[in-house]
Amino acid sequence: MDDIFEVLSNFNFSGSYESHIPYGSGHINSTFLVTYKDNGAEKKYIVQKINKNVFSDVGKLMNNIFGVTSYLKEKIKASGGDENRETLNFIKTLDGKKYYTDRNGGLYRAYTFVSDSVSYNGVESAELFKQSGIAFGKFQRLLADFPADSLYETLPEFHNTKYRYETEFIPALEKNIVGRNDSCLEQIKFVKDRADYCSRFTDLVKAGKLPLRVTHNDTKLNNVLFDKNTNKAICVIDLDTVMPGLALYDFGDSIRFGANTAAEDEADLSKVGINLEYFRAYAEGFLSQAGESLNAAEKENLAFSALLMTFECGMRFLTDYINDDTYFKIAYPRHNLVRAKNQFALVADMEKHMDEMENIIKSL
Ligand code: ADP
Ligand code: GN1
Ligand code: MG
Repeated sequence: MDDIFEVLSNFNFSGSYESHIPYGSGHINSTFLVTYKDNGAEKKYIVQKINKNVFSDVGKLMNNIFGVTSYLKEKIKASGGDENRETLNFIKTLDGKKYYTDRNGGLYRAYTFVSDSVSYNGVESAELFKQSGIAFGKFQRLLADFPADSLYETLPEFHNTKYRYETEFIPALEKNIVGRNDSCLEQIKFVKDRADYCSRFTDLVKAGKLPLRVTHNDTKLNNVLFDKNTNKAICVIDLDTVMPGLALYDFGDSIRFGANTAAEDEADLSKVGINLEYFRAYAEGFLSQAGESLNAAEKENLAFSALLMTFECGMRFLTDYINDDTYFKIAYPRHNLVRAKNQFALVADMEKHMDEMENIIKSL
């Protein structure tokens, strides 16, 4: 068991400890909200245990995030924004390091809690979702001139759907390490029937039609913080996967999560579908910030990117289920299979509505 007090006492927090509680609902890291009191004033921090199973070189990962946030701070200041709220602010360890290694080898980082902020696990209104589109579109725009070659690739092939299929999904089926294939034959078939989707973007990249940009790559709604009073998007967080990628990954992954009429792990598939009003709202927000820089091939593939990112995520959940749940955190035994079924139901609904999705993009 990690000793959280050992961890906390090694960060440069102000004041004295009051409390800590598990926080948020990310699938990868373990997050705590920590409160200190400094001369009567409450100071809130986020402390995170970084998932070493997922991220193999945390030193390089943290250098990426410091590089990106320092760059963003300058941009935000230059445009008259509040750099203490509009990007992540890290707290270093007492000995000046970017993360702390505890006596069990656990790796922890800390940042200030963005004041008066909330995150959402589901879209509550089209306007809220549009706000997240603005935030991710702006993130991409602000990083347009960031030196991409200074970034370490934290998770190589992260959104390479072809790689996910050939090098992860198919071998998992062949190994079938805990004998789960028989319990998901329909889902396996669903993926195999759509194998040709997987190389759509990799082919366009090879042909020089889709440019690499600095992208976020994990554009879930709960990776944006909103002002709790105005519900305006303030800050993009969860920067572990900021890497060279496609604008389409960021657009598609947001739709996957936020324009689903149900939660990502809703087991009642009759509730799952694409909400076209939300799709439009997000597209409006995202394109208002990043639209001008997109080329023709990017624009033509926006609607399809939503389908592909949903398909890819479903395939990753299914692969993890078959591999005995070693990657995503789960809350109950078949959680990853439920998530996969949900994502495939959304893919099937998007297939039915692809013409409408295309028309919405054209109308914008
Ligand atoms: P994970 O990689 O596990 O998804 P995140 O970095 O997204 O971890 O953090 C998990 C949750 O913690 C977020 O969804 C958000 O609710 C909250 N959170 C993270 N950082 C901050 C912060 N600086 N200020 C306020 N809330 C935060
Ligand atoms: C993970 O860390 P979190 O919960 O924001 C995952 C994403 C998936 C998402 C599915 C580093 O995101 O790729 O799309 O779960 N992040 C990583 O909900 O694998
Ligand atoms: Mg997250």
